[in-house]
Amino acid sequence: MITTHIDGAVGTITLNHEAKRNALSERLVDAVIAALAEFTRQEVRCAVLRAASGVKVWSAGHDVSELPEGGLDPLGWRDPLRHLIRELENFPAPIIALIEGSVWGGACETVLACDLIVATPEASFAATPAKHSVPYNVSGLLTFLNAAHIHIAKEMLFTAQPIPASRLERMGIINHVAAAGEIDAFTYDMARTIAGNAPLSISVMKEQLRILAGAHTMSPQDFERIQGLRRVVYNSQDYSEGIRAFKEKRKPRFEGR
Ligand code: LCV
Repeated sequence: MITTHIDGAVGTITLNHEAKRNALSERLVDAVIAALAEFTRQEVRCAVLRAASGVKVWSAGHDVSELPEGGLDPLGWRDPLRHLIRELENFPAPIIALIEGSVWGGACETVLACDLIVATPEASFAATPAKHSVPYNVSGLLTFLNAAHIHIAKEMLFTAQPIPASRLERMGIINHVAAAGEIDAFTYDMARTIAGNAPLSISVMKEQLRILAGAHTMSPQDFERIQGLRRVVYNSQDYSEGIRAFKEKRKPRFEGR
């Protein structure tokens, strides 16, 4: 599912399930989370999350075959994607996402939940809930909102179209764009710089920024209303049609009910 490597105080996790385009299955997510736990034990001071060099698809997003076909929240607290996002945010050292190829759906959020993003110019990012009629969850949408201006977050989420890395860099959503032949050297140079700084200070600043970024008030009534609205979507014919269409490798026909 993945390979890992530690060089000094820099750890690397490489997604390695090409057959399923690195879909974020429960098995792959559990492997990434176990690797992060090992990096913590080894006192890694900066981690790099990447796929194999030259890959066409960085990750195809949530493993659609593991999504409920209807009647259950597809992105509930215990969902592998939700678990992965929390582990990335709680990992005590910075994580740099090194992106080559296309990034889809929940993998977009995964990349945005990392602390820094370096991508090749050819890399692209497609947020796809609207492609599958999935009611994205509240904390997941906050990941997009913390990374991008609301108009860009809405363009990503409402069009579900791939957006090139170069455009996202111009908007400050991606830290750096680097050519394929240079991206490794650029990323690991930054990782070593971070690893050479004070780990306690960085770890506490990362945690403070996580708390500040998540500090939004929402009344219990608003939360319950949102959950009710999301339930209408994942109980809809459109949601079931979205999952079925993916499995049948055809374009979904959404009727708005
Ligand atoms: C399971 C897969 C997947 C996959 N799951 O290769 O953000 S939300 O709300 O939408 C959230 C719920 C979410 O993240 O949903 C998933 C969003 N992802 C997508 O919409 C991308 C779906 N995948 C694709 O469009 C294509 O696979 C891409 C363009 C990524 C790659 O195309 P390519 O022609 O290179 P295939 O489509 O032939 O896929 C190769 C194998 O990987 C499986 C796919 O079913 C196929 O398996 P089989 O060989 O068994 O047929 N696969 C791809 N994506 N998300 N499985």
